[in-house]
Amino acid sequence: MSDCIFCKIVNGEIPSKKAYEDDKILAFYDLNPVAPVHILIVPKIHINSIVDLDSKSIEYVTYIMTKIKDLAKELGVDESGFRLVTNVGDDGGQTVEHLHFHLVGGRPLEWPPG
Ligand code: IU
Repeated sequence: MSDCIFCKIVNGEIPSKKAYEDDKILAFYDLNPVAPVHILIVPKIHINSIVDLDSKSIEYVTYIMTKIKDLAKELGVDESGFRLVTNVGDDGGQTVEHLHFHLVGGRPLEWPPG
């Protein structure tokens, strides 16, 4: 989508600090980290949020899930633990309408979230 900021990050129009990239997904460091480790993992196609998946685009989510273990290891939080979050809509705190998963860790995280 032409006015989507994460599409612009995916296509390199807006620079990002990359944590991982392949032909399907990009993982980059969040500009406003809430913990010592905070990356965003996004599909390279535009999907608004987790509730907009269909039988084809869900393959991107499945694929992202297969990468989480290695990403966590790479970031040094595989043994300490971490949280994987996707926000949906206003009450969910979604501010960017391009499906993304926050991988957050590097400190003890509270529950429930605020
Ligand atoms: P949210 O779940 O939609 O609220 O998460 C959006 C995240 O994207 C948020 O943590 C921002 O700090 C982050 N972000 C970014 O890393 N780079 C950007 O250019 C923009 C938002 I806009």
